[in-house]
Amino acid sequence: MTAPKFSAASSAPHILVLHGPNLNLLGVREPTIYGNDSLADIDARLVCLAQATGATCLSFQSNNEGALIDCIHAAPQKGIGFIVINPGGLTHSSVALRDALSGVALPFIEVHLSNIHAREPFRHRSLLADQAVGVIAGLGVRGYEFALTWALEYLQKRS
Ligand code: CA2
Repeated sequence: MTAPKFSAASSAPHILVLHGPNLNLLGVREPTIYGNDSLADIDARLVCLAQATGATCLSFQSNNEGALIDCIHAAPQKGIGFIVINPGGLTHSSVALRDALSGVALPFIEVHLSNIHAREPFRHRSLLADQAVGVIAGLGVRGYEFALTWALEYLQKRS
């Protein structure tokens, strides 16, 4: 997936959806944990949901921590008002991702397909969660949709 390209010219709310490492494997492996939907399926649904309210939803997946951080750094200048992020395994380890999100000071919701609290102990801790507006875990793909819906309402109230 290439880095998202968008214009800040439009006044429509822009939401960035970030998918962390290995989430490109969705729908291909481990369907019992992560479901049958591919990342493209998820992104397509989110684009439709955003478009229905006149908003724009851009998605970016990377297996590279630095690429995710660069994308976060670029977000404010590109008119992004909110981030929905599934940081994947970086959730549990990345001070750098936490610092990037704090650095741009954009509101974000952390989403996990699986219930990280019902899994191995090392997945119970998130280095991002206390900085998030909210955290959704264990609701599968619907978790992204709930997060996006909340973000759209949040941005509409502030417009
Ligand atoms: O439940 C989630 O959404 C996670 O963020 C997924 C991460 C995991 O490290 C987190 O603890 C919880 C793993 C993403 C890997 O996704 C795969 C999908 C299909 C096959 C293999 C991996």
